Amino acid sequence: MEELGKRALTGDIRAVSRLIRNIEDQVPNTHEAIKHIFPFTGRAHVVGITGAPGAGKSTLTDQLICSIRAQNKTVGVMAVDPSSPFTGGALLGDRIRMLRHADDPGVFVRSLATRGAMGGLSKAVGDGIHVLDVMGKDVIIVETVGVGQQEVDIINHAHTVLVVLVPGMGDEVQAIKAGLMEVADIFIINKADREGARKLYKETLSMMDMGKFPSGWRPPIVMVESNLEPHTFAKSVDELYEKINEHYVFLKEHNLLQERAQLKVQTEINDALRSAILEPVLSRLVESGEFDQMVQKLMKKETDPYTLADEVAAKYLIK
Ligand SMILES: Nc1nc2c(ncn2[C@@H]2O[C@H](COP(=O)(O)OP(=O)(O)OP(=O)(O)O)[C@@H](O)[C@H]2O)c(=O)[nH]1
Ligand SMILES: [Mg+2]
Repeated sequence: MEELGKRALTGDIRAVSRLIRNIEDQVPNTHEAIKHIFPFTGRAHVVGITGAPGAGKSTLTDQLICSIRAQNKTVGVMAVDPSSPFTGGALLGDRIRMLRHADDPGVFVRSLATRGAMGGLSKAVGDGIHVLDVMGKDVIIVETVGVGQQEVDIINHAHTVLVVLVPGMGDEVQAIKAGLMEVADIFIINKADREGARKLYKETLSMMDMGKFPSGWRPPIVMVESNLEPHTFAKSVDELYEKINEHYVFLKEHNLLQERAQLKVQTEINDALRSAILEPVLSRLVESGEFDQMVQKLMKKETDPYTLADEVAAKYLIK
């Protein structure tokens, strides 16, 4: 596994693909490869793109690849699918849509479909970013479907978070509810050709007017439409890329990159501890049948969850 890590460091596409697949399948000793590459991570600009299913994230990403390549930078894309049974078809769409970049060695696109249990998805995303990072990609785009907590978690892994809103979905309300206002570095009003786009723009703007921005960065709102003229689309995405770069420069100039990096490693140690401590204990409890017994006891109100947890802690934790 360490060997895979070494080969990934040289930019070996097959090794990188294997690693991403192992991360996806949660092959246990994949950690050995990550241990090996970790010292070399932290070079890339990680951009998260999130929004409701079908908001147009992949269409945007595909075009963003062009803008990034036009500046001679290399790109790695990871489309994260937290619930593969439902969005399996969409994943296929991702691949097809970005196929025009398939022959470009400066572009590497992969999807990551993995079970989300117990921070597993977060761990997989973090590790996947590391792999794309050490293979030498300048910019890494992580597409996550905005479902539940997922969209908020991207802040733990990305330097710049793009939130895609589309007209006619009541998104402005959803965005507040989901805590997206706090995580967005740039808002994108997508499908601007659709009715209600201007209204959504204004609503987002007035929401911004009420917001406080302790860091000093006020998230810009960019309107994009991919349905009309390809040239217009390309131009608006070039502008979006400019904003993305501005944000990165802002982070650097205000020493905020360190803050994001710290958030990232905090998340990583959390995820790693879960996987090293909580998961093995839980699987032992499940395998021995103790977990079932606990459930039965709780059903009969013979005890409570905290007493049970204390008992498990007493057994496994050295104090
Ligand atoms: N009207 C309109 N449709 C668009 C626009 N951009 C994308 N679409 C369409 O919206 C649909 C979904 O686009 P995707 O790019 O796959 O959206 P996504 O957010 O990646 O979708 P998931 O990954 O499944 O969540 C496709 O049929 C696109 O053709 C736009 O600007 N205007
Ligand atoms: Mg997509």
